[in-house]
Amino acid sequence: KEALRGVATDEPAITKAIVNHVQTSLARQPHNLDELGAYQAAALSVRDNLIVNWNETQLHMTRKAPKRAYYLSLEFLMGRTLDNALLNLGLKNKYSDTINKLGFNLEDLLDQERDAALGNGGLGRLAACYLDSSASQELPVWGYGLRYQYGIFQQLIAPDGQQLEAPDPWLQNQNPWELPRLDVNYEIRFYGHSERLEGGKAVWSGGQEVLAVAYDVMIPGYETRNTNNLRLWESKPKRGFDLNSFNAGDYERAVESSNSAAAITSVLYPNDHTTFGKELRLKQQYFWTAASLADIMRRFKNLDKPITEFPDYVAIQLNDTHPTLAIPELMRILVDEEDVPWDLAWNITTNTFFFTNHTVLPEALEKWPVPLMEQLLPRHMQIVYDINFAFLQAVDKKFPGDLDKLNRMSIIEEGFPKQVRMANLACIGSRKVNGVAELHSELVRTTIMKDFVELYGVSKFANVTNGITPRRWLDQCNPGLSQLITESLKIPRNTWLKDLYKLEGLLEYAEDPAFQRKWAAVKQSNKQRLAHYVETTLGHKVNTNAMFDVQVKRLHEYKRQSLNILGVIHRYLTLKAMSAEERKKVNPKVVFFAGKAAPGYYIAKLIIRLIVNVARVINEDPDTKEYLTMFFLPDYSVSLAEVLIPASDISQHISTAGTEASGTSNMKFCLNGGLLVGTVDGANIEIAEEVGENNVFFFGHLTPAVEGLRYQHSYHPVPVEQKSPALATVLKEVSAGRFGDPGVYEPFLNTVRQHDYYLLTDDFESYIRALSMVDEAYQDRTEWIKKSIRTAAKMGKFSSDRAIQDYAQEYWNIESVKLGDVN
Ligand code: 26Q
Repeated sequence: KEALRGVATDEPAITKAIVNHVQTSLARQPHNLDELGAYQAAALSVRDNLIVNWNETQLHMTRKAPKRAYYLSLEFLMGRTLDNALLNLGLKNKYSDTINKLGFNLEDLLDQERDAALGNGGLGRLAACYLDSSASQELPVWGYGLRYQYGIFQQLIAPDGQQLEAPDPWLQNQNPWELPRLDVNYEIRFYGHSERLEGGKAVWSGGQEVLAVAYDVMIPGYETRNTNNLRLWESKPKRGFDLNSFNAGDYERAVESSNSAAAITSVLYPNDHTTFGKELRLKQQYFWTAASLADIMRRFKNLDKPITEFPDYVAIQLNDTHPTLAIPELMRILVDEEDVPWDLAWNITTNTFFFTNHTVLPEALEKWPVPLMEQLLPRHMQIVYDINFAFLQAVDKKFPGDLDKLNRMSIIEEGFPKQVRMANLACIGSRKVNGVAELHSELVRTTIMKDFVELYGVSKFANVTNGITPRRWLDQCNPGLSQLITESLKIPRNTWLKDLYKLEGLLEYAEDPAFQRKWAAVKQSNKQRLAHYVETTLGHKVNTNAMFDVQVKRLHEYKRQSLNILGVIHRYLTLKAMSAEERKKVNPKVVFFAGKAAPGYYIAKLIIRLIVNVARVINEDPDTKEYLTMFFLPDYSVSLAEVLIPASDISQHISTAGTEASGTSNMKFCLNGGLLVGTVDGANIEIAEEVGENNVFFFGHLTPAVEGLRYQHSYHPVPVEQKSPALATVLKEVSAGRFGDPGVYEPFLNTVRQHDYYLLTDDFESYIRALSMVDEAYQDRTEWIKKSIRTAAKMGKFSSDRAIQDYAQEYWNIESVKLGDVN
């Protein structure tokens, strides 16, 4: 039956499919094939499999016509696909055997694949986890994003320790995981002018038109044939040549329009949290939301339902404010193109959209200059003004005469230039607003959205704590642990991978010495795998008997990699001051850092440089190198995370309280049995609630104290020497050039000495104490292993399946639609 469906699932069929692809698709000879070719052929055979499932799913969904949800995200940080696809299809073992017989090793072939790195960090990886969970739970959810020619830049470290950026041409080898759909395309307009007509309508004409072309990426569910779709748009010139200019002999002008159209989807913006005002970024946002909405509207119209039923068939989740233009765009389509009266259109719109906020940092709230919007999107600017007018009237009616409130809530921020506040627009245009962890959602309600809570009532503002897919973040990245769990729980692997709360069954083995030994052995072999990676990439030997301490995430002042590196220096100085005898009692530790800095983020780049140069000094110091070494692993990525995370004994999540919305790698480390050192922030808090405070290492001031401390820094500053003599010594040593070039790090050191906005001086002492407690706890290895087991056992809540169920039920109102079984 499988063969009739055109799917290769047994060894002979798989062999045939692979060899066939070598000879036809790749036009190569099977007997002198390299690993890249073998990977490509294997991938193409898996792709065939996915296409069949994908086709059946799309047909089935079209026939059943359930309500669908659309996840609009400018970032999908997918990583590699082949391993994940094989696991989800349940074909990994068969492929492994087949590929062995063909003279290759599956693991080596998997390493040939380039990451699809169409994202910066947490927000983009979250979108990827949510796609996996949607497909795995057979939910009709589509993703919409952009097909960037270049993903997040490749990070190189120069000899002096500085970050360098190189482009990421991930599409260089053909990408087997996408289906170009040249027939699915829409014309997207920019600039021009908008003329108002009777009854609120307008005509938008002129300007520039570009073409959006669809590329579909297949998203297989785990152990289901349901295969969802991620539709990525590519920009193309509407006409390749402007024939008028061409005939006039102006070749350059003629190709210009084609250049600027292609530029729209050429590169992912590498800034998380900042850089507003760049015209090309705004163009990306409109291009993508307009294409996606046109596609959604076309699909809805095929149903032949009255337009008032649009929200009964469509829910749209806005991943941060980046797709907020979808709100005025839907209004434009309804009012200008579908002749829907304004009020009805507004009703439809506000019942369609849902908005997820990922930050409360004021400097990270997206704003766009009105003059830029007016020029690029004249009709949308009119619509925004109309929305704002009606909205402010409603505010004034409820809170008469409160001008400050009107100013704060207005979509338009006064100033030179005026700016459009995207979060206000997203909130006003959405059915519900959510944050991504309990604390964060509470901060959304009490800070940036306070006025809106007073206006709309609190029920519009809720929480969905983030989650991670246990398929990639345990089963795929840590096969040893996955196998041990399955053996011990005595239930099939697919049972606990679909219901992660089942991991609680591990608790009864926490005291079992035989189980503890196996648990520790898995961790040990993961540490060896990481050590091997470090040796082959950096040429350094790593002591796998040491504690592995990991901090991997985007470089950001609020994430405080600075605190970690200053802590490492403190540890180094302490070791140096010890006698050789004393040192022998110290537990050896290896500290790993990885993460990219936005190319224009000066202080973040300086922190990388400091980390690299401190590593150089301490790794070469014969007095201490047995006890402390440190590595900055260049070019952090999803696939590097898959090696790093399973190898950690502890990981650090040490943002200033109230700044990290959630964090998701904290969940990944804990799921893999790593313990957590962290501040009382984001999802750390909920992790501690699950695993118990005695199984995490918390430190630092709490969120309510932050404001007061900052005030103190500004008006009653206390010198570092008084607050933390230990920190003062560390800063002095860096200043004096102990880690190279005195002076280089001054701009960073001054952020600590002067305003210390992220409260390093306030948290340093308790940070050092927390790390001492870690050392102490690690001495009793059996107790440590128990903590590790108990931590992993309590991670059920953090499956992205739970998060997606929450969105499906409480927000989107959609239900699972399962494909009929083959048999
Ligand atoms: C916006 C406008 C212009 C240019 C860039 C941007 C931009 C791009 C990316 C702004 C923000 C981002 C990414 C934000 C992000 O990754 N936030 C993280 O989201 C995670 C998932 O919810 C959380 O776990 C993290 O706490 C949060 O920092």
